[in-house]
Amino acid sequence: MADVPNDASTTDHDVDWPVGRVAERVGVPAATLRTWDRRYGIGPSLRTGGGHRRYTEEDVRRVRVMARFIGRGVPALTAARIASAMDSERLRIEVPNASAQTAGEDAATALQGTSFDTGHDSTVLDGPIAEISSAAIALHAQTLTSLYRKTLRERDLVSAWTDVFSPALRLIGEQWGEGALGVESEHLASELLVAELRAIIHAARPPHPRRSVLLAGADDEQHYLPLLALQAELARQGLSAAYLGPRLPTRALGDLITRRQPDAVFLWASMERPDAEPLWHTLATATGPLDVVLGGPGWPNTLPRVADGVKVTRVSDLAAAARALQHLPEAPG
Ligand code: B12
Repeated sequence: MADVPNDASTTDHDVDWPVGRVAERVGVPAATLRTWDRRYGIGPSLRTGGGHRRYTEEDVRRVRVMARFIGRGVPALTAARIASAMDSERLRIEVPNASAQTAGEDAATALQGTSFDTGHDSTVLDGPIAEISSAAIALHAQTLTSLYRKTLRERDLVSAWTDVFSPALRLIGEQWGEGALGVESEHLASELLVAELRAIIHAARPPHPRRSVLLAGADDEQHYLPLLALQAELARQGLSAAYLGPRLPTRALGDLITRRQPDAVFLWASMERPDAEPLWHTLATATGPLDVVLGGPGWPNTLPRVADGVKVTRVSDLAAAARALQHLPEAPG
């Protein structure tokens, strides 16, 4: 092996690093690096004739990605799967200069910045949330389905969605945003969850509607899992609601309100709504009584003036959405 040069002069091809030097560069003990190699295959691609580990710059980048995700609270196995799934190009994007930061800095940056905030019961981070994301990364459809079913057996639907599925989806979204997971993993995880939610809706077969409730995605909004979660929870509570799917054109919604006069409409938006939101005009000219319930991070915080008899409410979770559509008072506290 060549003499170990200054980090600054390193290119990707001229040096292979012994484990001790990688430990110094990355800020992870050599013993831990050996464990990552043995247990997760995150290690050197080369060995000397005497069997000593030699890390290439790409190996060092992969180790840094692993350290970074662990620093964010992602379990080691998941972190290893994320790091293993990255090709050379992705690793260069993630870690442009393999010697620029220590792992400790990576972890600190991660913790200050976009942490994997599950929003709810953080004690489950090591459990089903991480397992769902790992199964999605590994494209293990059967494991995903078993995890979804197990969660639904162990928790009621609101808790399954709020404390497990929703944080798992957000983690998957974060990993997709960082390039740690491909869109195919996101599709697989969401499609299989759609199937489970539809099965619940089908099995519940709620009786004839007591109220006329419509559920739809806003104009141009492709995300619809929360609509199905809501339809399933309403069905479980005995209320049937008409699911109109994602991307309902506002003009069609306006026509429906005029012709059908529903009691309530729930509209989901994950994506930020445009400043000139066409829905506001529709609601300013609609004839009530009508409850409009808005859910999802895409809606603005300030709601517009609407016609008399039209009540617009913004809700922030599944339970609140179900209550608002059932016309039930807010839960105390
Ligand atoms: C699955 C998924 C998809 C699937 C959707 C499939 C389906 N059947 O719905 C597909 C592949 C189609 C998709 C497409 C796209 N997606 Co997408 N997707 C997701 C993912 C992983 C989950 C979506 C979801 O169901 N979220 C619902 C819950 C889990 O998340 P949440 O809204 O943050 O939850 C908060 C609240 O809303 C509330 N809450 C949770 N559940 C419920 C339920 C109810 C009833 C209520 C009231 C509240 C509530 O609690 C949370 C805490 O505040 C998210 C990640 C994420 N963070 O959501 C990305 C995400 C929403 N997608 C994103 C993007 C960018 C896209 C695309 C533009 C990608 C592209 N380039 O084509 C397109 C969208 C095009 C469009 N015009 O709509 C971004 C949006 C960023 C933004 N806001 O600008 C996200 C956040 C990923 C990311 N990290 O960047 N996506």
